[in-house]
Amino acid sequence: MEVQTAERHARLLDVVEQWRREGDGEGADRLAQAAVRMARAHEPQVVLQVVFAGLFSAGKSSLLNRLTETALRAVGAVPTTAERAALDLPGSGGCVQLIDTPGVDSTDEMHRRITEAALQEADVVVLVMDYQHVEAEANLRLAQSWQREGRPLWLVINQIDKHLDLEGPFDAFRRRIQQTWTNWGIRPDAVFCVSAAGDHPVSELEQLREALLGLQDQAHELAPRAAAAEIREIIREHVARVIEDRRQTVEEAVWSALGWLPYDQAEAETLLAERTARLEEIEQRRMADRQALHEAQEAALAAWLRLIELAQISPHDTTELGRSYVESLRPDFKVGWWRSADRTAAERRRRLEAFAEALREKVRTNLVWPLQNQLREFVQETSWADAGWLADVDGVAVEVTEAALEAAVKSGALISDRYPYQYVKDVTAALKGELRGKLQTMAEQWFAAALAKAAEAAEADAELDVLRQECDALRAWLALDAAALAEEERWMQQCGV
Ligand SMILES: Nc1nc2c(ncn2[C@@H]2O[C@H](COP(=O)(O)OP(=O)(O)OP(=O)(O)O)[C@@H](O)[C@H]2O)c(=O)[nH]1
Ligand SMILES: [Mg+2]
Repeated sequence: MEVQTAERHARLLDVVEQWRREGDGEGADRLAQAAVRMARAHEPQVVLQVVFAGLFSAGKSSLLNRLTETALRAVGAVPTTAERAALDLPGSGGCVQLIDTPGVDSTDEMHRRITEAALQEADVVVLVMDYQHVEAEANLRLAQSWQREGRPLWLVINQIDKHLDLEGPFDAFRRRIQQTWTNWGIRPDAVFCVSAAGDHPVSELEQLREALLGLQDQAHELAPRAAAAEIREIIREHVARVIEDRRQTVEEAVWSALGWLPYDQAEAETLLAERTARLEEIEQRRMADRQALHEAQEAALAAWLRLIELAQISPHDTTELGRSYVESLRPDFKVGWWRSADRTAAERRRRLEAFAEALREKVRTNLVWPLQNQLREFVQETSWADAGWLADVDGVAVEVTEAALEAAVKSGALISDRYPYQYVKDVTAALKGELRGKLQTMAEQWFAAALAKAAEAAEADAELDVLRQECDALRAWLALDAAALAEEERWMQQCGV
């Protein structure tokens, strides 16, 4: 027991030092005082502090005069008591101190603070009320807020000599006030009806005295419990102070995002869930839009490729010119006898040029122009197309050159009868392939740009910005409470309470 107490005391003083280093001098001072009280609470001779508090003129000082059988405390109809005063309860051997305090509703702010400080150190809190104001909201609120963990709350109804018979039996009053307290969630540990002014048939002043004297037997239980409760309160206030700055910043962000502050954790969580759901909905829609755009692009490209595929650039007469050129390349092809070599070469040249010219014409009119027209029309009529793309369309073309036609000839195949037709097929396939390559390169650039632009537009959505800001602010706000709780938990463990 002794070792445990000494160890806890040392730990409390460690925390006091930490708080002081971290700049919370006020919290450190209060914790140091509480540490002293905690140590005293474990000593063999414990002095209990029973704090008498309430609205002014309730009769606190008059009651203490009766209990101490003195006239030490001044009494009066206007706010009279201005400071804390401790009186020994006769018969308690100095073990029970009765603390007189100023009225909490006094217009003097200092009075309220003195009482608040006394309450923090209380082992038992006695709320004194005058008979005529027992059911007043001010008293009900005091009872609610003084009902703190670790400190018994006694309710004393004073001035019962003011009860008039025409108000009905006193028992009926007692039952009614008990019901009111229940309705307000007030569960006193004891209730006494007294008259400090004089003796009264139903006064329970002697019972109150007995109960106060009886506290001595519970002193070793009450005092440590009250001290621990006080330390927990001090810790909560310390944490609230420390995170106050952070809370202000976070709450300002919530204010500017939402326009109000959530009432509690549960509301903030609901708000966050709603917004997260909406964000997901938007994300789904964006994915669907993106998919639709992608499909439209695939469809457009497929149509263009089909146009290339189906374009007729080697009709019968063109094919014949190709065949006739290839046949002229055969080794046995010869024109005339006189200066035959020259004339053969000239004939070959003529046939090549004729084929090239015809093919050029067909490629232009049946392939390149129709494709370019379709591309221009697409750019002009498609909502997601960029007018700047029109300039690219001219680049989607192929050249038919004599050199390429000559190079396409496979000399090893010349002897085959079927080769000339195959040659024309090869040449047209190569031209279409080249055009297809250019088209695909260009379309890839167009489509990527369109997707990027759509993504950018979706990102610029004002609702999205608002939702993200709200979510960030709410998350930060929720994290704050969790952080505060974790912080409180940490200090309480460190202080051993
Ligand atoms: N009739 C009647 N008057 C009382 C009783 N108790 C106190 N009084 C009167 O009520 C007035 C206020 O009493 P105090 O004891 O000064 O009250 P207090 O709660 O100490 O007031 P503050 O110190 O000002 O907060 C005085 O005039 C008392 O004489 C009582 O039981 N019956
Ligand atoms: Mg007084």
